[in-house]
Amino acid sequence: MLSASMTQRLNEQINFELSSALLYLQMSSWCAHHTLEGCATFLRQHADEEMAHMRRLVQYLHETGALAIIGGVPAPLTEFHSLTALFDQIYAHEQTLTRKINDLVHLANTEPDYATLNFLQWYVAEQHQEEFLFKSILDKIKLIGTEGQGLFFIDREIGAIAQQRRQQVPYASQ
Ligand code: OFO
Repeated sequence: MLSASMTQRLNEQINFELSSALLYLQMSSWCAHHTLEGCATFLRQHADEEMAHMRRLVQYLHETGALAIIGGVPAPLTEFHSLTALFDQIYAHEQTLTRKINDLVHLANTEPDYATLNFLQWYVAEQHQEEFLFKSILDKIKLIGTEGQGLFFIDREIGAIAQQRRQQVPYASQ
C-alpha cells in the first residue's frame, strides 16, 4: 500500500507524462506544418511513448489499491522559433523529467517503499536512454546545420530514427 504522499507524487508524475505527450504531439504538428515529415513522425511516436509512460503509472496505482487521478494539464506551446530551438526545448524537458524521476526514487528510498523503488527502476533506465537520444539528435542538428539543404537532411535523419524505433519500441506509432 502506498503512503498518501507517494500516491500524490505518482499522480503528479502521471500528469507530467500526459503533458509531455501533449507537448510532443503539438511539436509533431508544428513539424508537419513546416513540411518536416520525418520529425513529425518521430515526435508523434514520442507522444505515444509518453502516453505509455503515463499508463504504466496508472496501472501501478491500480495494483497498489490507489486511485489514479488525471488532472488538468496546461495547453502546450504552439510556436517554436526553429527546429533547433524545438529540440533544445525537448532536451531540457527530458532533463526535468529525469529530475522528477530522481525525486520519486529518493522518496521511495527514504520512506522506505521498496516496491515503488523497484517499479521506478524502469523509468530511471528510460530517462537515461531518452537523454542520450535527444542529445545525439541535437548533436546531429548542430553538425549538419540548418542552412540551405541542411533542414532536408536533418528531417531525413530523424525520419530514419523513427523508422528504427518503430521496430524497437512496441508502442511506437506509424
Ligand atoms: Fe516519459 O519522459 Fe520521455 O521518456
